[in-house]
Amino acid sequence: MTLLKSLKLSAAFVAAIATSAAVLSAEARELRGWNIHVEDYPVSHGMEAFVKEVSEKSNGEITGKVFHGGVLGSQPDAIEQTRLGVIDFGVFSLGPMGQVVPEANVVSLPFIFKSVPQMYELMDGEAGAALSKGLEAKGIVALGYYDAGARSFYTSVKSIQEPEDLTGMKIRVMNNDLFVGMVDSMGGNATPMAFAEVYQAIKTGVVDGAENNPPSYESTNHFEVAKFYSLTEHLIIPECLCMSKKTFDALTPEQQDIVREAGRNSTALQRELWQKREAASMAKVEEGGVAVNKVEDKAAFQAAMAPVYDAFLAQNPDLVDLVDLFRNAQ
Ligand code: BDP
Repeated sequence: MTLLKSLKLSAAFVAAIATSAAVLSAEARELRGWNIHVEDYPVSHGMEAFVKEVSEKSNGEITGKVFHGGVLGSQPDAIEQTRLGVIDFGVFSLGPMGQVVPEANVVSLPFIFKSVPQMYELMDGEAGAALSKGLEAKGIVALGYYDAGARSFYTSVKSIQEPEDLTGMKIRVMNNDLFVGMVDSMGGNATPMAFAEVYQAIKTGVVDGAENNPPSYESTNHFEVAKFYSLTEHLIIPECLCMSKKTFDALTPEQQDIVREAGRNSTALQRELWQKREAASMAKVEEGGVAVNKVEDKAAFQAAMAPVYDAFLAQNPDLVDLVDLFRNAQ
């Protein structure tokens, strides 16, 4: 196809989307929701509750369907599609979101939060509002920040007790340059890869391991092929229940209020379900023969992250204040 032809086609495509968003308030339309997780997962239940509440409170004017299991595409693609309004809503990790929204990277800095309760507090306050503003500037409305616990390393080879244990290990990371720097600074070799490919990659030895929270480690069955789970808890990355700004702007003010309220309620529900699922997932992987180890010297991992912070702050001088807002919080 010639460049001119493809430009014309994509212009027509964008125009069609714009029209469909504009008529949203005039006639009922089923919103399409992207979700990477399996149906029985806290994120998935949170999204279903959101859709149900919005549909009930709008008297069926706004309905929605959640497509679970990543069938609408990979996370980076889905983020783009949501910005365009092709996908109406989704739950995105702020990890991959950082490639599009620079502010989101601040919560992908290793050890930026002191604990999950502190993450709730910050994300529900001024700091979270600053991130929401960054998202909105890129066409995404944040309706709430879900819990995704803390991420820790797992490998098929051995337990990780100190950063040096990662030396020479191939570790899968999410799609964001920050995570490549993180693993490299700990001595490992980072391999960015789509979530859906990790199980096979570990099984066939393409990578030695990955890192994730207990529910994802368990629900993907990664624990079957990587039996050493080391609780480094190096990343606490919240997830965003997000709506396309194109979709949101096409709603009436009353409908927008309903969507915002349902977003808050689904966030509260998801956080509650998350706590329970984390405990259940840990029990399941331990029953499945995983060797779980606490990491005594987390400070060593933290210290290894100094170059990651230095490089990030040097490359993003305009984000220094936001980083400080998070890292100086008590
Ligand atoms: C999970 C997140 C999901 C990510 C996945 C990953 O919920 O959004 O895609 O990790 O590692 O914890 O790719």
